[in-house]
Amino acid sequence: MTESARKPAKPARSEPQASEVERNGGQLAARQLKAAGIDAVFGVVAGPMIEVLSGAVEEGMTVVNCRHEVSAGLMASAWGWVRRKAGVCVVGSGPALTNAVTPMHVATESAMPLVVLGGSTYGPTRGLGGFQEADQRAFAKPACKWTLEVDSTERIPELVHLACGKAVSGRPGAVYLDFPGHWVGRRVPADRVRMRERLPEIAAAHPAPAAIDRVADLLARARRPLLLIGKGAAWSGAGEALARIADRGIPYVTSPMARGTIPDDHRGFVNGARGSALKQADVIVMIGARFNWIFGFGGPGRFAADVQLVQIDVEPSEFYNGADLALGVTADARVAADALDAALQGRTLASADGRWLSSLCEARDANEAKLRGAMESDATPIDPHRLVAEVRDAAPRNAQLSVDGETIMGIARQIMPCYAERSMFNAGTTGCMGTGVPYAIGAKIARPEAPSIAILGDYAFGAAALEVETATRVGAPVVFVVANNEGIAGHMIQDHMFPAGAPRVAALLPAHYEKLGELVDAHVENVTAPTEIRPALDRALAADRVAVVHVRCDPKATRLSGGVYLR
Ligand SMILES: Cc1ncc(C[n+]2csc(CCOP(=O)(O)OP(=O)(O)O)c2C)c(N)n1
Ligand SMILES: [Mg+2]
Repeated sequence: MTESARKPAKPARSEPQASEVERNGGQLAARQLKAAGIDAVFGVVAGPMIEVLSGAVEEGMTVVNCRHEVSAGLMASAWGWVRRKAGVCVVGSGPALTNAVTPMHVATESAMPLVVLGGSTYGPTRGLGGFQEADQRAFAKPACKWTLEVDSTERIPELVHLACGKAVSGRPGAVYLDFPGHWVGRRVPADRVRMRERLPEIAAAHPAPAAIDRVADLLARARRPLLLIGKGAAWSGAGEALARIADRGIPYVTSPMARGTIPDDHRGFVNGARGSALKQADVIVMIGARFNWIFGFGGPGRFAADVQLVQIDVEPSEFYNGADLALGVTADARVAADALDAALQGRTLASADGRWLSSLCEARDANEAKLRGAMESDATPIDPHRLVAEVRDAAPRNAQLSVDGETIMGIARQIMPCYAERSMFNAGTTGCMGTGVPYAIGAKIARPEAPSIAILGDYAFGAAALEVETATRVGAPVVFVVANNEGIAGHMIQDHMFPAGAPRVAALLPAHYEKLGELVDAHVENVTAPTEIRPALDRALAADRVAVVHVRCDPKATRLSGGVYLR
């Protein structure tokens, strides 16, 4: 007899009427996030926001409880960047929120979409030294595009809707919504609440046709044209249109996180000859990037004196910068790239003889050749160039890559190619060390079908190493490759900038980082010889669970020849 057959039949109960259903503020926030198409939230379990995380579980979302708010915010922004939606991070009050300021700052500067929902002190205790009381909006404000305080339980869906929209619109960045505790736990009848089920359909900002004609004219007449491609192009999905422009023989340089917007094996990709390309170009069209420190502020020194600079950006205030622009064009990068491609049709390029592109390709290949010895080195301890070359050969084409550290990040940028849009993560505009582990996990959760490989210095791994537990718990099988050169830039800072015989400061102990994988029965590898690298990587990539590949590297090895970027 079945269980149901044994029980007396219950009288049929009608579904509760909407007016009888009550929801707390946390459930309302979660329901609204779900309505916005968000299926994962990141955070640290803490009052008064536990109801939000619990509500997210009820809604069937993936809830990623991290080991620190910095990691949670960075993971959420990586998730949002990959998915082109708001990455959501839920944190508690006081220090939990101050811990989240760094990811908000990093997201805003790096133009990655992040919504932080932060709980705050219960109203009746405010001003009296309430638990974890702090002026949270004041902490958040300089790091954010927009902040607001929830002013009733009923309006939570509306304000969450606004927050998610503001994070992704225009130039993406961080927003902060403050949740006083008394609004979160309060239950209200569902029919008194307006959910925002519909997302507006938004037509992207189109460039003025006359402006695109001028850009096409400039590019067509240029003897040495160059495109500079940034994260804005990756965000808007401009890759295919930009590839069609580059197919005409126009070379391009990308910012570090825009790698892969056009697959790196395109002939026009000349990051490997970046210095020459910037210095010699006579017309430069920047698209979705900024003339900040990454591009030499657009000022004299890095560029030819008579270069004509065009900048295309969704945010016109970006046109006031260190560069003397010939033209600023306000537009979505994808729409602008499409329009530029169309405007170039039928125009003959003065650079069509291919001499300019060939000269940059030669410079790039010569730079690449300079690294070959280090990439093929059989030395022990392992040369980090050899390590990264082995990762390059082992990684599948759709791999998502996250690199962090000093020496190892520079080397990985030179050697590691990227073939997919929004798949290359690194310290970004703020140069924020500590992003490597959380970005790799956020990317894996956002795009589970693509492998996620993190190449990290020993210090950078240590900054968030306990997130291996998080990754294992939530089923995000990232491969962490730890290049252990015993310190911050190995021993180089210790040896050259501290007094002889000083105790280890920048240099660290020769720790066994693979043991951090053993904590959660991850797949672990401990590599000491160059020939062991590839088999260890292959096993880790095939393991289908979190893997920590610990590689002993030469503490004295440095990055060779500054600004060299390989294909
Ligand atoms: C938030 C932040 N703190 C500190 C730094 C300075 N910093 C840059 S890289 C780095 C660590 C480098 O060491 P490691 O990760 O071992 O990589 P390696 O250079 O040895 O390859 C530090 C502390 C930074 N850029 N950002
Ligand atoms: Mg190191």
